[in-house]
Amino acid sequence: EETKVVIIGAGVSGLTLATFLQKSGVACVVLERRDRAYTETRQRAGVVDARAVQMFERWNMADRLLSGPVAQTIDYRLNGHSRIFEVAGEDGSPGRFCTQQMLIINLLQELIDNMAGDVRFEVTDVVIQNEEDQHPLVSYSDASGSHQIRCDYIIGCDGDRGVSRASIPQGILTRYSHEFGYAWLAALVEAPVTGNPIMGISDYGCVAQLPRGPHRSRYYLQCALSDGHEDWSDERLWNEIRLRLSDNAIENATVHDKFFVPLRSVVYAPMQYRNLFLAGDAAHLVPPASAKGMNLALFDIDILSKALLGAILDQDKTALENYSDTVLPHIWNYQDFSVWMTDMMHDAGDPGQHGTFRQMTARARLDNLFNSPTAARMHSEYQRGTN
Ligand code: RFL
Repeated sequence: EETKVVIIGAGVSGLTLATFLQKSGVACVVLERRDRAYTETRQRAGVVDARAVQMFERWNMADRLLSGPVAQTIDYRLNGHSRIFEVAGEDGSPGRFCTQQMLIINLLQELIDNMAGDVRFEVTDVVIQNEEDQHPLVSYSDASGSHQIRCDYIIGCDGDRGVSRASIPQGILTRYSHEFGYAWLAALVEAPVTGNPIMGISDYGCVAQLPRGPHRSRYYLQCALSDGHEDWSDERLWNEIRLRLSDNAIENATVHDKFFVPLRSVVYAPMQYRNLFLAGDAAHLVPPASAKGMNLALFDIDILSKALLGAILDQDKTALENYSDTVLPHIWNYQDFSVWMTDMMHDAGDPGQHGTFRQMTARARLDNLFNSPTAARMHSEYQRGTN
């Protein structure tokens, strides 16, 4: 079997790329280890930033794939004292509220149901052969047996633990990483955000509440790296939320899931090797405080889709050869923003980690967003993803 592009992973990056290629008439096959129902129920990100909205608009797909505009406000709440930051938008559309789950459901509908795209679920044993001066070969198995697909390009969209990056020989990639030394407990609850999305900072640790639909929200609470489910009963969760937000009126609600995310930032460079190109979490991770993981995956795909179309439709490989060099400066810029957000939210609160001196400088950094139009403008650009 032959095709132009094999994409490994049907997450945000893989499905967005496949949809753009299919729309442009380029043959591609997506290989996904989970079943369709599973990929449609994974609940993670909630906001598509303005830059990513503009990409979907260029493809004439924003209204079909994304929900309505997102709140352009953030309640930075320090020990119960609210200050509302307004994200200033100078050019183009605002970000949109759209859970990752909803984006995946819409992409699958568009790609498979409307455009007859080729997505193969529940595949196992994906093996990549990516030799010099040869067409790459991807082998995999499914319920009907083992298969091989020859192609021009392989795109690794299979997340941090996938096979694509792991197939690159030792010594080619550099791994840059930073461990923050604490974790976030992520809890999806049956209670909406009633006012503005909250980034809460307190002497007891940080807490964020972000919208996840009309009836649900996601709380994030700073916790120890060693914490697990046994440390966080639902009762403790709600008590800590009330304490950290200084709001005793918050009532307990159903908790749908709870999991623990160690905070770390990672970049692998370069993001390509021969005819294999990495995108999204396969190439970089950011801590959730910045809400940029999904948006950086979409940024990679914006650049990579144009580069692939240039190579395949116009026989011009320049952009593809420069893919990694083109995207990495943007990735590093947003890594820096993610570190800024994460450090500011943690250091300004509980002084246990870095002490009272850093607590005061982090609070000064937060104040600056409200006192300096220049700082506010830069923060807005990061929130929108446009700088
Ligand atoms: P995905 O979406 O994880 O998709 C990878 C796909 O590859 C499949 N796969 C394989 N398929 C075949 N063979 C193999 N060997 C395979 N190995 C893996 C997987 O089953 C899956 O379908 O990666 P992608 O496309 O790079 O997208 C990245 C985003 O999903 C990720 O960055 C975000 O979810 C990060 N993230 C957030 N990003 C935001 O922009 N805003 C947020 O508010 C936000 N919140 C979050 C998040 C991530 C979280 N997790 C994962 C800890 C909240 C959480 C809790």
